[in-house]
Amino acid sequence: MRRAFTAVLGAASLLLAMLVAVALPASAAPGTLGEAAAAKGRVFGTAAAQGHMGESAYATTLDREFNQLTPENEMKWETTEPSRDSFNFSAADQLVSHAQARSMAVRGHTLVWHSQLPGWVSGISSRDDLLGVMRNHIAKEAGHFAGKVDYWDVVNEAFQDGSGARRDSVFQRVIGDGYIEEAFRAARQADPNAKLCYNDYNIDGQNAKSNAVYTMVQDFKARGVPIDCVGLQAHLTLGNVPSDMQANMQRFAALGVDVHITELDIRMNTPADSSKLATQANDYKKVVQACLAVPRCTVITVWGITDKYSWVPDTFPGEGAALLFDDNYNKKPAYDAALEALGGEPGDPGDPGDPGSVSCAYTRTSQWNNGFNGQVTITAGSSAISSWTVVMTLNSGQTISALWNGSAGTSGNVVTVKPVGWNSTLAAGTSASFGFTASAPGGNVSDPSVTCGTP
Ligand code: G2I
Repeated sequence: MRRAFTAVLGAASLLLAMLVAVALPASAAPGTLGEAAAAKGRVFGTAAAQGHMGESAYATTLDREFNQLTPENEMKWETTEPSRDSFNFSAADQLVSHAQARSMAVRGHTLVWHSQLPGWVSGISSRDDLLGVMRNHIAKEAGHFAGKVDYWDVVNEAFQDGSGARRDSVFQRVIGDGYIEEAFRAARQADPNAKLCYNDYNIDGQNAKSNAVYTMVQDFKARGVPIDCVGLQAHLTLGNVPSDMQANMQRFAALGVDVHITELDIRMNTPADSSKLATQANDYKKVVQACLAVPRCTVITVWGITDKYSWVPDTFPGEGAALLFDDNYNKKPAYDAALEALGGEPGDPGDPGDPGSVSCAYTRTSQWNNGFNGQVTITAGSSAISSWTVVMTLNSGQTISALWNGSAGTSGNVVTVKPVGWNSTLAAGTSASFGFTASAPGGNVSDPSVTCGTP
């Protein structure tokens, strides 16, 4: 009796859900990264450079999509204190007022870093002198922005890749290990309300470097050194989101600090093509999902608005296309994937530069001892699309033995599927499907991860 009642209720609520889904306008789901993140209690930010704010597409995209801003270079030591005790905050002030006028959160970046450090600091050799200079820099800069900066990257990139040893910097050499905690104490004093973070790259998964940061944070917590958050920069390469990123964030959170993804970008060899862009979309989705799975992962910030101004091609010639908007401020498949992973709805008609969006759904239609059949249905969003790409990542041991109504290319365990011609164009809201047979010698029929994009 009870079971029948539940079933009826279930059907009734399903009907209700369908009615609601039909009744709500398409714009009911959040349509921008910032709105979608806010609905999940998160912040979605970007680095921005004052030098580009005069470009209207740059400022418009910033204002429309993001609710947190990190000055890309304007708060760095060489800019704010180019000579001893002489401070210049003008470029950073402009970015901060822009953010404040639009209720965006501000990330201060960064108080103590070995790079973009003026020569007069690198030349100091007395411990007392350098400690005094560092404390003064923090007091003046964090003091200047007190009440306006929500999070500070207090110390940046203090550990080495590989070994997890301390990086050789003037601070490390002259002050010693204690410089990091001294910096955090000075920052707390200068701005008691900002959240104070340690920020680094290649600490996104579990490795010797993130272990070293973990040990430091654990020690700081045990001794009452003020630290509130750890920033995982997440400068990633295509197809290489660490599989233990979520676990890594979770272990930091368990120490009692928030976790922020602070400089996210996912670079590829250029030029980009639709298959690389689809893989990138899947990568962004994985990062967003990992963050959403960890309650203390509260901030996701990408390192720039558009591929046009990304730092990547300057540092890694031949690589780029790492961000969510292309050189012309068009939304890339990664944008749709990030927005969708946040619970937003991509592809509102009329969105500037939107090539249309698709969603896709995977069903295992049958299975046997060492194989299975699967079907993927691709559905156009609220505008028509002229083509689609699906990227499936197979699980260990799985291979595709047949595929129909699609044309497939395989690279390792990643299968990229395109339309066969007649099922390429989809009117708004309509669907196409392809099917496949997979062999799974170990009997592992678990669902591949499936992501899709346009074209
Ligand atoms: O390198 C990527 C990031 C790694 N984590 C810390 C971040 O602060 C860092 O950002 C980058 C900026 O995106 C670049 O814009 O830091 C670079 C410097 O280490 C910045 O590059 C510098 C160039 O080297 C200079 O030639 C240029 O004048 O940007 C300056 C201002 O555009």
